[in-house]
Amino acid sequence: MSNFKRNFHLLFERPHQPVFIAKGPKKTAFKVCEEYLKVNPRYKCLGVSHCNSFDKNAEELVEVKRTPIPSFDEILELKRDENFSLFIPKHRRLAGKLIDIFWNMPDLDHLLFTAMCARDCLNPYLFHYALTVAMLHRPDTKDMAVPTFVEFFPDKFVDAKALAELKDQAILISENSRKPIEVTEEVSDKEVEHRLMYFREDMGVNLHHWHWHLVYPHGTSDLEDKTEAQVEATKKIVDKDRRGELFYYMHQQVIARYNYERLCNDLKKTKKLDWTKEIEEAYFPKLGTLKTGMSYAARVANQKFQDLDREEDKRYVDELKKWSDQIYAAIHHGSVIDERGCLISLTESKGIDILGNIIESSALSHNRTLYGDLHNTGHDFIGNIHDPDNRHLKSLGVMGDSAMAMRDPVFYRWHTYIDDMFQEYKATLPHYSESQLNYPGITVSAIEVQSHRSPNNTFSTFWQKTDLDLSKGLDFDTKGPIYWRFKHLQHQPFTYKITVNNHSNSNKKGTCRIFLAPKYDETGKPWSFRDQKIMFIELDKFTIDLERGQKIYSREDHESTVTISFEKTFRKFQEEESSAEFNFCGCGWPHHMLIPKGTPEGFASQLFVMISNYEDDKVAEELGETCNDAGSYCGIKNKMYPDRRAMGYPFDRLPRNGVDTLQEFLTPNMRVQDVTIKFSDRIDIHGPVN
Ligand code: CUO
Repeated sequence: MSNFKRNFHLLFERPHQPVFIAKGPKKTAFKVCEEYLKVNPRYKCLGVSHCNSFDKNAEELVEVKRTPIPSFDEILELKRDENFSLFIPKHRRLAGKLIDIFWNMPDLDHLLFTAMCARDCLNPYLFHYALTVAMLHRPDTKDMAVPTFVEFFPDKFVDAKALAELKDQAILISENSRKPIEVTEEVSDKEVEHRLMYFREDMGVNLHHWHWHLVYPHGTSDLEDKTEAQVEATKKIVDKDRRGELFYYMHQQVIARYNYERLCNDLKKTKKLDWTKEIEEAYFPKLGTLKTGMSYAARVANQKFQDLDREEDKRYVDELKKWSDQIYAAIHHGSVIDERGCLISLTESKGIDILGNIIESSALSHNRTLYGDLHNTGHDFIGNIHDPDNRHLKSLGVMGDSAMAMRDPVFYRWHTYIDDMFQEYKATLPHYSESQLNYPGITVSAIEVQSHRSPNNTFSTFWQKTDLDLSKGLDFDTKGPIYWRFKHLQHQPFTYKITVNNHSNSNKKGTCRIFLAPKYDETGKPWSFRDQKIMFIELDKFTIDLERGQKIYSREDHESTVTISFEKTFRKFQEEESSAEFNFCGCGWPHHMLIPKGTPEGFASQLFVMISNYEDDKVAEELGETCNDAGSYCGIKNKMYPDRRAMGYPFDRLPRNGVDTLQEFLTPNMRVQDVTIKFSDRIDIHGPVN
């Protein structure tokens, strides 16, 4: 790895310690200078030479080429010890300014020196976010790996007790005597929502969500304030192929997966949030804190949305109503009105993308004046619901931060409210006809799941414990790894065996789409198709060459195009890594959560396989080799979305007339197999992952 890359990486490490304290395996400190001290006055009294000899453990002093640096004055408005939330417009604006600064640096020397100077004076979360987004998108850094979040900010993922023990171990126990820290949290069964903690608080799930929002930022600062060149630059960062539609689809799948898990745990589907009423669910984050001493706010039961009157953030509940009325009016009218007053039609192919950007809202929204900032504002209301006028000076709850929002049960209720808008729109679209679903000449004649050490057509799940080294985020010179042992769901490896009959005259190409849904609804009755279609979770989607005649095709679970491997979710940044890959590969549903938990008796489910005509699915450009292992939920870096069909096809629309059940929906190129998901309450030890 070049020194440049390594130096960028070191700027992320131990975010609460200044750059002149040694970091990395080579004990590298950065040499500071007058420009650095000018923007970091708290170290001024040390002076340049003292700073540069301050850390006696430093074995290497890096001198970064000095370049002019811009003013950070405005960005300093967010203090170092405050929380940072992209759902707060002011924070979003500050992040936009900093991304612009990093984005506009003429070369890597300017970027590195500016980042080095900015790092210790700015809010560390804001700095991390802005530098990461800039590095992901600048042409000269987009091939550099950006480090995963959990290593540097474990306080967003690790509970307070474990974090306290990790800190103790760092200070008191020598490297050779350490054991993985394991804290068994006591959970009361008085609260039924605790049954879903393994899903909501799964670190891989939350890392996926954080990473998704990093590769699909909803915008830098507001476009109205910007010059034409700045607008262009913003669009480069935000305007990705079908990003509004992907916002809809990725979150729709999250809700479907959550509801699946709820049914496995004998709970009903999550209810759409009626934000005019009290929120029954409480949430207590119990996360630890690092240097800032700032903990994340809890929410007691039965809180209600109230106007926010916080210094940096004033919001009015009435606005939500106004915006949502306008959005529903647009859906029913089939068009939106842009800022100039022109109508833009919500066409069959583009409508969902337009709505996604409006509802989220991203900088690509056609009219933020009329349709507002609905989804982001909901996060903000909930994130500050404990102290709406800031009288207790208590900062955010987890809903204000995309790295943690999925921990809270209300996340799924809020997103069900958002998803209902998308479903309302989807209900206005023409239903797929049989010919839009069928692939003449192709019949799927059998499906089988062969799972390791399990009967046929059974997915097997169990607990696993894995050790993760968190030493880089602890802000101590820890000498060697400090492992946190955490528990998560896992499944036995499995293979799909799909028998396809190509009875046409030639070899064909198809797209194999694999989905899974609970067989029965929450009352134990078979689903109507209308209700079951939004319960299907995507397991895999891949291109398949179909030889003439009948053949059995095999596909392994780890090849899934919705997940990334366990190692990619958690692995630490490798010094030798070259990877363009890591950035987008960091986005992807965690593979250990591919299959829902199931039940000890076996949870009845339906596996759906469809082979559609590749000619109707393929996109106009080669997908290439750039990290495409989780394309379904994350897209592919700098490429078109890897499937021309609507996301979620064929379950994204109401069924054709006369179809009430899944069986009635099927055309010959589709098949359904009853399967069960059997959970075994045992724990395997996986060992260190990074
Ligand atoms: Cu991903 Cu609401 O968008 O959290």
